[in-house]
Amino acid sequence: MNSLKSHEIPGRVTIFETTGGLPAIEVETECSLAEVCLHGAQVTRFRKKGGEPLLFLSEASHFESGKAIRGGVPVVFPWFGPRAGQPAHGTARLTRWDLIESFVLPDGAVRLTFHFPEPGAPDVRFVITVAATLTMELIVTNTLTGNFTFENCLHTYFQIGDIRRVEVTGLQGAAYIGCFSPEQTVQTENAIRFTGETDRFYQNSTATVEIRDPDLHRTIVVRKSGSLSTIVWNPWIETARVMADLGDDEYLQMVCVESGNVKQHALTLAPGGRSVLKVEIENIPLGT
Ligand code: TA6
Repeated sequence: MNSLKSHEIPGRVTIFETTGGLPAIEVETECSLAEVCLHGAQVTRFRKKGGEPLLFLSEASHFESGKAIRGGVPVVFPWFGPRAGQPAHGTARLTRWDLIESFVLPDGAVRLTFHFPEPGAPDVRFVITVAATLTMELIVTNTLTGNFTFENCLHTYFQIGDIRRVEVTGLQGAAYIGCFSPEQTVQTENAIRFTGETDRFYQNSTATVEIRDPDLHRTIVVRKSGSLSTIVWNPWIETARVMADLGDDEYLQMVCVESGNVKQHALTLAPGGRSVLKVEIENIPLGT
């Protein structure tokens, strides 16, 4: 905790412990508030002052080492999804990252930089900039002697009023495969509307995605770069019921719109190569 405390900035960056005793960082700017756990370098909360949270965080989430936090922005690296004998969605979200830098930018934004301390891994940094928007950059530099192949994803959980009424736009014309229909489909509709469990992997997808929410009277905007995969997920009733770390009805208030490079878009970096996955999220009033 002591060296962590050296990163505190009065009124801007404060170290605290979550329920469950995980070290975490509270960030305050003129216009926004955020919280980040060192466990997974996971942003768990972000909102504009006076506004609703942008990120969904389950009331039933674990906050303990060895278990993933259900909500916020899990960093998925170096693989996405299940892998035999290994944790689902990689080791990054189960590892305590090092906070290596905190500072206030000239415009008042607060920037935190984390380092992934896994032995034998390349150099992996996660840079979080808290302002009126939340910007996250996962930067991988191949410091190894051979090629390094990996998947990455910012598995962002968004807070919504009611999944049965939101619309997700920006993916019209994009091809996807679904967990439940593995053949490739092209989305013809302008918007995704949810009527059941949804788990879609969009390919070659670089577009900005919007989540239109009539109940919270806002549109969440997800802009990204360095990413060819967009994943849209809601577990719906039956899957939510069997998930120990998600309340039975919480699926109504969450949707994941995830940005990364997975499956056929897995990345290979030659020695010295670098990749930057960047995601910026914000909310604007509905209809603007
Ligand atoms: O991104 C969608 C997904 O891969 C789903 O298939 C679902 O399993 C979800 O992530 C959550 O995975 P987790 O390992 O956090 O339970």
